[in-house]
Amino acid sequence: MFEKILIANRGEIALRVIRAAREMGIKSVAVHSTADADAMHVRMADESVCIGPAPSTQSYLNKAAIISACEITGAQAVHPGYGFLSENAAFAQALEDHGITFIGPSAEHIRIMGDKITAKETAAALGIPVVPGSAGGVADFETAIGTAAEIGFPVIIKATAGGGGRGMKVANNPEELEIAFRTARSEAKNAFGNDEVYIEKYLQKPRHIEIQVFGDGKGKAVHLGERDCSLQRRHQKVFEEAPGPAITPKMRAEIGKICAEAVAKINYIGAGTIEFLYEDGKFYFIEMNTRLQVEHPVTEAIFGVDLVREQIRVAAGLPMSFEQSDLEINGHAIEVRINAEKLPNFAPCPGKVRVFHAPGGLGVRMDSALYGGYSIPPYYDSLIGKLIVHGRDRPEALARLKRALGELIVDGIDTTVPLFHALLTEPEVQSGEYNIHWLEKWLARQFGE
Ligand code: MV4
Repeated sequence: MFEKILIANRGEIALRVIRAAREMGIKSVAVHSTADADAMHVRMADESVCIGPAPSTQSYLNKAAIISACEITGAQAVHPGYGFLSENAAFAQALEDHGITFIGPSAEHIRIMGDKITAKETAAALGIPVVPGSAGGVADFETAIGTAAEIGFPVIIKATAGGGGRGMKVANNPEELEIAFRTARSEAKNAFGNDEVYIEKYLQKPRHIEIQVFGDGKGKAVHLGERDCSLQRRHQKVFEEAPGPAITPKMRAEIGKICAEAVAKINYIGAGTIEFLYEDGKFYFIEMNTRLQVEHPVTEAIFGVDLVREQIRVAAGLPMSFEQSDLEINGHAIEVRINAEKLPNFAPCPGKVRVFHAPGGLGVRMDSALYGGYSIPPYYDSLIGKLIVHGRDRPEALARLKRALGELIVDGIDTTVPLFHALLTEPEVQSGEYNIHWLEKWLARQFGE
């Protein structure tokens, strides 16, 4: 096992990894920018290294500085958290070239899944159901029209290099397709430096369902069910739950088996998430994330596993500490993302937190790097905490979420907490009857446009 690992991240996820490492008897190294000298992850780690100025391009994204920090401290492995360098194949490769273990999948698997067309082709070849659409990139409008004629309107045009919803265009007829195809390509060229696009059948009212998978890198893999992350605003998740309210045990077992077998077949190592759109009882692959996700705690809650501990174990060459038959769902979990944002526009509002009080009690987990007196710097993501609740069933989890939100105090800045108080009063949230468009429509109704 590693004696010391470095965490190439900040905020709550850095604490999450430091905690797992400490429980395993592994020393932790924090890295930080000059803006984060007084951040909680620096205080909580066993040692820390300043790797550059505030902008993340010069610090948390600075591969050479992070590798130097490993060499200075003798860290044998790097956990990338999520965001930053977590899905950067060149970083995973550079670490390997320096004899440092990347706690995550191989550079090759990161690269395959980072290209949306290659990812979809790979998924299809592995038996994962995909959205009907073009076989690969679509070079000209004639091909686009041909594909649309085969699969039928409406269609959606997506950028191969896109992700997070950027560079997508919907077309309901050939006239719209001509405009959508041209604008999608030029926008993709501008945004990603790559104008390749592909076409899919547009699913009108799907849910976002993602399957958690985990591999040992030696041909063994399991699934840990699904998360329903349909409640999103501008492709940012705000509320996630497991199990999915619309997913039956039979469907879970079927899609889970397909996903676990697929990642086993490619000797995938570590945590991964296979994202689907789910409509009318069918799953359609859209992307695979080759990292630990923000919302992993809801899966940890219902399965009673520590996913970060497992990531570190398999990276060190040890077996996973469970197999499929050990994995049973216990109850229901919900996560809400607490952001330093001001409603109704979700404008980021960094600043000084005067008082911070985390909720507690049975079935409550608060992952946050806040403390009273801390100044949230303006340079990074606005996520300041995740509140995760676990109950014996969905109604209990919802009641516990309401209770815990009532205990939470974040004084001095605006947060998304009022949004969750309001959402909890909505019948569709209470019943779980929502899709990927519900939240945006609700926000438009609440706040106008
Ligand atoms: C789609 C879709 C409908 N049909 N693909 C948005 C982000 C990217 N990961 C995939 N996205 C979508 N792909 C087809 N064929 C609708 C979306 C979509 C969406 C997906 C998940 C969660 C929220 C969303 C909000 C708008 C659109």
